[in-house]
Amino acid sequence: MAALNADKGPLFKVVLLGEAGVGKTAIFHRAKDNSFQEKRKNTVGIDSFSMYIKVGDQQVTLGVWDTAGVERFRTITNSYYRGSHAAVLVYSVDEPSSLHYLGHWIRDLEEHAPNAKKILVGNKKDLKCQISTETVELFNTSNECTFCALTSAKTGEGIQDIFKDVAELLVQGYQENSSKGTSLDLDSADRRGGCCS
Ligand SMILES: Nc1nc2c(ncn2[C@@H]2O[C@H](COP(=O)(O)OP(=O)(O)O)[C@@H](O)[C@H]2O)c(=O)[nH]1
Ligand SMILES: [Mg+2]
Repeated sequence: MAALNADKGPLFKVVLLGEAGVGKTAIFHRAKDNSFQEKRKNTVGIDSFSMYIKVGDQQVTLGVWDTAGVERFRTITNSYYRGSHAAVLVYSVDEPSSLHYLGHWIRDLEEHAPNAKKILVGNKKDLKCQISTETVELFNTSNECTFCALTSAKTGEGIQDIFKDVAELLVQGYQENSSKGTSLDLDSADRRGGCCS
């Protein structure tokens, strides 16, 4: 259930997941203050910020969380996943193993936040893509991702769109359930797809 957040509307938790080096922190900072640093100093811990997005007439807040480096030690804590409404699953288009290893993070996510929506994001699209569209589409459908997208945190391409689309998706589930007077069931939101290349 999304927490109500005064005039900022419902608050949804969105976590970034994926192997070290795929660009999660770069996506986080691009979304937060439109910045990009080639070499950013590693901070260890968990970092989060609030993003205010309007979907139609509905104001919403996305609480966006970054692992800030702990995934290197495979020590993402349960509290990171817990209560997530959506997970942005990041791989790097120039590194096929980064897509493969997302399976590990998805299993953890499904254990701790089984209702979280899964958004598959291929980052570093400014580099040469080394993964076929078929491979991405197969991964996307077999892991029941709601939609997929390509981004470059370096150029900024696609970053704002992901969060706007995530907000729309979550609001849709939220509004449908408020009108039914039931608790939040995000599974009823539309599936999107077909954007893997
Ligand atoms: N070319 C390119 N490099 C990127 C992009 N996003 C991140 N990087 C670089 O990839 C490296 C790892 O990024 P980082 O955000 O620390 O990854 P994280 O470990 O997943 O948080 C850094 O050197 C970034 O500058 C991108 O979209 N394109
Ligand atoms: Mg990081």
